[in-house]
This record gives sequence, C-alpha cells and structure tokens, in this order.
Amino acid sequence: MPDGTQSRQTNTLEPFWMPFTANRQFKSAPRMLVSAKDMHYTDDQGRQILDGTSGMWCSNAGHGRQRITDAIKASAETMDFAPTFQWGHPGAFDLASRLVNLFPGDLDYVFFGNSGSEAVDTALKIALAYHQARGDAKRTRLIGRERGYHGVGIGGTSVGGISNNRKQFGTLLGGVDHLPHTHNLAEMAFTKGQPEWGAHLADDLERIVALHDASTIAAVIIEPVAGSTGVLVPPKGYLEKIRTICDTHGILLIFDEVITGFGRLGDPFAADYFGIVPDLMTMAKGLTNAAVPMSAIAARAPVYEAFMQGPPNMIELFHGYTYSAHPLACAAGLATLDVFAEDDLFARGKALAPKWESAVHGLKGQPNVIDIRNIGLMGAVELNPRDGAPTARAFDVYLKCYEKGLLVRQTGDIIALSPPLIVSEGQIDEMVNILGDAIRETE
Ligand code: PXG
Repeated sequence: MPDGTQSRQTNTLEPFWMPFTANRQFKSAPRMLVSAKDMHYTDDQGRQILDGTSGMWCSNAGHGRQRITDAIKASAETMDFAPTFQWGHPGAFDLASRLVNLFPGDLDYVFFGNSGSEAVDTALKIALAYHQARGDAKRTRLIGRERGYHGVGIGGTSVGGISNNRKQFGTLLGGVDHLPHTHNLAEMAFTKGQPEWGAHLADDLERIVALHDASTIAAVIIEPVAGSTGVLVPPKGYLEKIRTICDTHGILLIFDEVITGFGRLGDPFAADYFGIVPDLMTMAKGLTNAAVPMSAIAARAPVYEAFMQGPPNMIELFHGYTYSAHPLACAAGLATLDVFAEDDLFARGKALAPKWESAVHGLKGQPNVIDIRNIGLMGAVELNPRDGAPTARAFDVYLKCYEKGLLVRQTGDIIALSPPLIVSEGQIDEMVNILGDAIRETE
C-alpha cells in the first residue's frame, strides 16, 4: 500500500466514490445539480432541468416543499437526536400512528429504518423471526424474483434478481430461490397498464414450494410493480395468485413498496391499487419526500402479536438501527403526510394517470422503441440494444435528455420515468417531447 500522504488527489471530484455510477465517465463530464424547487433542478451552469424521475423515484411531492423544510428545521432546533432503543420521542409515535391509518388492512404496526435496503433486510429478518417465534423455525428459505431490486444489503442482494447487482459479491445468502420475472415482449409489448398475459407465471411459486417443501419457506418478497429493472407491470391476476399460494402454504408475502409507496400509482400504496394486503410492506423514498433518509416496514397485526409473548420486560426483536425513527426524519415524514393531504396528491396522481399513459405511449413508432409500459405515474420506454453494445443506446439517450434539460433514469436499454405527483399536463408533454427528440437524435 502506498503511504497515505502520497494518495492525496488534486481533482476535487476524485475522492467521492460514486454509487452505481460510471465514476470515470462522470468525473470527465460531471452533471452537477445545485438546487431544486418544485418540478425543477438547477445545475451548476444555471440551467433548469425538468425532473422526470422525482429525484430517484423519491421526491413525490416535488422539491423544496416549504412545510417539510420548516418541520426539519424546527425539529433540528428542538432536539437533534433521541435514541429509540428503550427510550422514545413523540414524533416517532405520531408518525407511526399516522402511517398505520394510511396502511391498508391490518397493517397496524410499523418499524423504522433509514433506507430501502435496511427496510428490506428488516422485513426478511422479521419474517424469519416470526416463524421462529411461532415454533416453526424450519422456515428459513426466502423467495425473490428475477429482475427484482430490493436494495443492496446482503439480504436484499440475495433475494434480488438483477444479475449485475449480484455477480460481484460471491454466493450471497444460501437458501434463496427466485420466481421468474414477468416480462415478455412477444406477449405484452406496448400494453397500456396491466398486461392480460402472464398470470400463470405465479404458478411457478407452486413449483418452488414443491421443490423445497412449504415447511422450509419463510417468505416471498416482490415489488408489486418492478421499478429499477425498468417498470414491469404485473399481469392481471398475477399478484392475486401469489397471495393465494402464500396463504395456502403459510408463507409470508412481503411487498417491497420502496418505489410504489406514497402515491406512485395514484393510491397510497400499490397494495391499495391492486387490492391485496401483504403481510409485511417496505417503504422509503416518498415517506419523507426524500428530504431526510428514512424507511419503514409495515407489519400485519398477527405478525407483531406473534412476538409479544414471554416476560414483558424482555426485548422481543433483537433488531434496530441507531437512527430508527430519527427525530428529523419523523418531522419530515409527518410534514410530508400533511403536504399529501393539503395538495390531495394521491387523487392528483390518479387523475393524471390517463394523460400520462397517452403521453408516454405517444412515443410508439419512434426509432428503436421496442416497448412502452406504464402504470400510475410510472413509465418506461425500452430501446432495441445496439449490436454488441447493450445499454449504450439508452445511456446516450439519457445523456441527451440531460443536455436538453430533462432528468430521466436509465436502466439497461430502458429509460424510466416517474415524475413528481405535482407535474402539470404541460410538463408531461414537455418530458415526452424532449425524450422523443433525444431518441430520434440517437443512433
Ligand atoms: N427496494 C426497492 C423496490 C427499491 O426500488 C430499494 C429497495 C433500496 O432502497 P435504498 O434506499 O437502500 O436505495 C430500492 C431502491 C433506479 C433506482 O433508478 C432505484 C432505487 C435506488 C436508486 C435508483 O431505478 N431503488
């Protein structure tokens, strides 16, 4: 190893090892965002960038919401930090109460983390511990799905199904299996909303159950709509089948709603939209409008109750984070719920969805566009990969969009869109026009 003093970098961009980023490409041509308000970022050149992705699927109420900023400021001035292991602070209980009122069914309890990844690993651990608490300790297998994204913890990476996110990290957790993904261009290209084809793919869970025996399986975790992999909308009837199979075999169903939570589909959660109550539900991102990192795990009453046994002075779940229910995050979460109520944002998302659908599907027929998908205020445009250079075409489109003043996400050969729920109809047209221009100008 070189002496530490010799490794000092002169380029100020060099020391930050950027996450999920082509570091050398970025540092040679940085895209630097310096402020954000409502639907726009401003970059270091003073350009206004229209936000087609709610930051990273997270600032659902738009940027710089005064009410949220004020709440964070007031909270920081009152109490910078309070522990929540064997202590408490009012904001944590207030936010938990407000959230469980929003959750569907008997999702009556909430545990807090700081990121979607932590929420996922927490949900997986709760599932394992739940079975153990009920004397069913053999149930230790976890089932994910191909192309699923559940964050970057070892648990989330293990149940995740995006190959690039797994292959650098060895064998990961044992005892994990994966359902097939639901994407099939031949059967569902250019479907508006939920595809008619594909409910039978849920039957693969019966195959997995038969292979491992139900008595060894703790939980199934899926995104109701797969986000990161490029907006895979569940086929009609698919989620219902998954729920039924889990019920039949005593397997917990975890919905990872880190992206779909807080209005992305025009309902508070995808669970509401699809009318299916999972046993555990993870959320993050939109929970605080991304103004302070926070995540949460909702649990159905019977799950929580399974832990509430033994002497009452004993800790029931040996799990938690220093920053679980951090006061600033709770303040931001409470203010976010106020903003959603004041602006009627769930209804707004729902009302805009038809406009969104027709706008994004308007890109059909543009060069290299092989599929368009949408649900709620989520959309994806899939491009034909360049020969021998997968992902390059979409990356070029992504860069062109940025040059033209639009923030989109690129994943593989897919451009994903998820605007803040405050987007106007005119801004939807603007997004689609810029993306269309970028696609036409890209070889
Ligand atoms: N679950 C799901 C479903 C997610 O989408 C996580 C867990 C992990 O959350 P954290 O907070 O640990 O990052 C996510 C995160 C993208 C993109 O553009 C998606 C995510 C993160 C960054 C980029 O697709 N999803």
